[in-house]
Amino acid sequence: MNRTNIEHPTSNAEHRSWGHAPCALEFEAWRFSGGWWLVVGVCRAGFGASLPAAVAFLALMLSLEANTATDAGAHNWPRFRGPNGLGVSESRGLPVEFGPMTNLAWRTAVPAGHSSPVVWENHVFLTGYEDTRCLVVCLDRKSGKRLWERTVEATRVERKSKPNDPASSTPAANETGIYALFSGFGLVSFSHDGRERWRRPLDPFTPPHGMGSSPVLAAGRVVVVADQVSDSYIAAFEGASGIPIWKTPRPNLVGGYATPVLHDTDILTGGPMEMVAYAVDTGERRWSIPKMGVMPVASPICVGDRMYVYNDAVPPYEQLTVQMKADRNGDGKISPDEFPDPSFKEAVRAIDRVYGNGDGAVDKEEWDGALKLMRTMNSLVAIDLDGEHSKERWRTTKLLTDTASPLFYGGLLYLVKNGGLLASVDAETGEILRQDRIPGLEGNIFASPVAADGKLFVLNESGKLAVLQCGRDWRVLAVNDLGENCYATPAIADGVIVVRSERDLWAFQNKSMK
Ligand SMILES: [Ca+2]
Ligand SMILES: [Ca+2]
Repeated sequence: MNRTNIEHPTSNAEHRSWGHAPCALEFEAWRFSGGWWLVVGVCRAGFGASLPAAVAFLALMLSLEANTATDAGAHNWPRFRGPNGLGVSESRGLPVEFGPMTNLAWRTAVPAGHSSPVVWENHVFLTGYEDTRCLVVCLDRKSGKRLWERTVEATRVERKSKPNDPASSTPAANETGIYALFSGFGLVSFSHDGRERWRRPLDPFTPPHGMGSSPVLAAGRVVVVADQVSDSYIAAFEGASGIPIWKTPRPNLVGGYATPVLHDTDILTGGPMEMVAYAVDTGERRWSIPKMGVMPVASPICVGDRMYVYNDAVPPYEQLTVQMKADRNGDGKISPDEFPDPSFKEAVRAIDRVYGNGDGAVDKEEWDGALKLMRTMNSLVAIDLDGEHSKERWRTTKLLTDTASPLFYGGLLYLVKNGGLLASVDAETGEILRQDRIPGLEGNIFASPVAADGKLFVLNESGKLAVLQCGRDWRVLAVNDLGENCYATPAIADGVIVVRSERDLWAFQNKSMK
């Protein structure tokens, strides 16, 4: 090839072109955050190019691109749950047993915050908070040394339900720098050497449990989903400047906490009651699939042209009235004013208006009738993605997860549930292959499972990290104990697994392979 350019234009997509190659083919390639490539070949016919040469050249290009993409997949973990939110790294040689004294590469004290660490090349980033200070911390990936810390003052205190906190949203990284969302402020971006590039204050967020969705990078934009009780939206900001590009209103209901994923030039995000695709370029609502979750907590995943989404359960009426004591005056209806969580007022009104008799309150018949109509109870749904022809392939209501997002790895789906329950699921049919308890992993699970090197990593709240051999008959290899509470999803890059506990960031590496 006689010309190779690597450019970093205004977008954070990396662009390469190979022109006037001997076979008279021209190639244009764009590498987007998340490590995927769009390669377009144009045949300049009539210049005597031989077909075998053209095919050989194309094969060479594709193999080069495949290698580059593989490297990106192993080196970086650029957003919540790594490349495009899959929770999967191409890293190899990961340790099975680790802890304070075992296979520890480094351990560094970090500020409070339940957001997850991300990795870009030599840097590990994470967000945190201290009083009203929102913090972005950059560590050296090899040594764990703290390279820099930057502060943005929160402009407000937002209401949060535990374990949500002022630094819950995971930042996103690319070759230009780091992009962080703080619910008490808005967006801020720093370069890799800690220079503030821009800041973009945003209006207060009002999801009932506090902002939990993480920003993602797509085609040079920072995309934010704010699903809340009023003024819900999805918006994109220019990655280079933070300038707003588009903002599309979304339906209001009871809020959402999931992080969107990319598919081609669409950004996909669930709820309320549908999965929606927006054009990354314009924010235009392109298509939707009905009968999805009301209040997404787990994030969807996209595997090729297949999407898997877990639709959370809305509690049945009895749980609201008995456990949450919502019907305070005992008249058999929940009125907006007696709902225990004030920000649910709008949701109660909406359910009565859309599914009820419009008297302003919701009774058992209306509530459970709405649930039945919405068909969202505990369902895992597979969707075949084909633009506006996208359609539901299967759904199963047998599975349960809580906060953790589903994982697709090695052709199988995995779901984890509080109490240490793990299920392997046939990705083609939704059939449960094996569902069992992971011994020693009792308690809540807030981190999402991640996988690499044929292994599955499941972390619970009390800091037990199970390592499992993947497969339909998965088996436990080890249950490690960090001895500190954990809420963040681990990051995996270059043979290292990075785990955030309440006080520390830990990096584990197979010492015998060094
Ligand atoms: Ca009542
Ligand atoms: Ca009513």
